[in-house]
Amino acid sequence: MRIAVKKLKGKVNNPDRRKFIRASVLGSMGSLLGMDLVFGKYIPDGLIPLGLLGESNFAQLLKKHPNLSLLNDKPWNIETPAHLLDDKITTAERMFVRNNGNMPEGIDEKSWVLKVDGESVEREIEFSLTDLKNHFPKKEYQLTIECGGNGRYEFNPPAKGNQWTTGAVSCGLWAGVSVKDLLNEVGIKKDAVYVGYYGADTHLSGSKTKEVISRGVPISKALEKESLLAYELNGQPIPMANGFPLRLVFGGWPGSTSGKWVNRLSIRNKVHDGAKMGGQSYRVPCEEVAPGEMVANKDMCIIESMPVKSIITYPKSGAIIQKGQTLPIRGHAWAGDDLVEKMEISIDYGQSWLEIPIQPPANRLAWQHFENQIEFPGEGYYEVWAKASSDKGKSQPMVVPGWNPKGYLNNACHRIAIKVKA
Ligand SMILES: Nc1nc2c(c(=O)[nH]1)N[C@H]1C(S)=C(S)[C@@H](COP(=O)(O)O)O[C@H]1N2
Ligand SMILES: [Mo]
Repeated sequence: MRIAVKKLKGKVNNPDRRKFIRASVLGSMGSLLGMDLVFGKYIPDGLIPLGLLGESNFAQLLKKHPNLSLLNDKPWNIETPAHLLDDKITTAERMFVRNNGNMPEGIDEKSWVLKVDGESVEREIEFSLTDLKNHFPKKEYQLTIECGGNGRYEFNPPAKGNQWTTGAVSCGLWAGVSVKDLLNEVGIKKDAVYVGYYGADTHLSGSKTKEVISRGVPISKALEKESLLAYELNGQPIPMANGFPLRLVFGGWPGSTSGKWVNRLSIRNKVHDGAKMGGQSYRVPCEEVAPGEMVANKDMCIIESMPVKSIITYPKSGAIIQKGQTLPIRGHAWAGDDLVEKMEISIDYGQSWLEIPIQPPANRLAWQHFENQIEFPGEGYYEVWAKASSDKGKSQPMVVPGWNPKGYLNNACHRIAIKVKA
């Protein structure tokens, strides 16, 4: 199980190796462009083809659906419009991307190493990907990942950061090693409190030593059977932008706990103190505050289970239908660690609500599907509002809930516009 980490030998200015690097760079540029790089051998060293530059190319570069919305390209932050989340299982190309730093480059699956260490580990062990795949049973779950900042755009006063609307959420079918099985293998001491992750992405500043993000979860969450160290999404290797070749997935918790490009886990005897665990990051005021209020770090608490929420994925907002036509409506609902128990829709701005069926999840921590028909009383403009409630008796608010400095946890009802024409 313990494997040696080999350093790449050979000097870069060795002409054969240079030729090799050049050929592989050209090859990967060609595959990013999705076509042959004709005359590629004449491209000067270091020159990036224009076709690979610019904002509109995230789709090619990251193999994402071209109609996702680009919020930021340094680092990549790309969300999925509601109507593109209609699949019950989110496809790789429709899965949102939330990066805090630069994506790792030149990943070699064969030499990838996961190190498990920390104050509270019994045996420090390094695993190769093959070790992980061969030594542990493969577990598969469909899991909801929602960024803590999803819905940030609605807070007032505005919160800095990516202005996510509704699309920083996904529910893919993840497969890999159960974190629990891994922890059993290394052994955890009685004083273990937290599992922290480290990833291979690099700091935007270019610093080689600064951590980008290093978060984690309490041991109790890590030991749940659905907590995965995944190497597959929907039966395929994980897309580069979503954490290839190895990532954590903690369904129902803020996306930031689901570390990508994971190469080290630390079993800690205290709450993990990696980058973005403290201060104002991924934390909200422990007690509610007035909008715009400054909150001292000591009064901020770490976000754990995400709140109950839903999204209408069909039709697209703005849809026009004929008078007398019934409108099919579809979407998903989720409630962090809890179950969605009730789904309601309103076409009169919340004056009255119609309860509609909500399907059970594919497994715990997967979102739940709803679909129904709506009839409208006559011509005109309408809004369809959707409201989910959890088995803990919590419901989505109609207006933006508790303001907080970084704009997390907006679970207000999703609304779409519908026009009924004669
Ligand atoms: N190493 C690493 N892991 C990371 C991040 C990151 O920037 N670096 N972003 C986190 C955040 S904030 C979120 S919401 C999720 C997003 O996962 P996705 O990009 O696969 O949708 O990844 C998390 N894991
Ligand atoms: Mo996030």
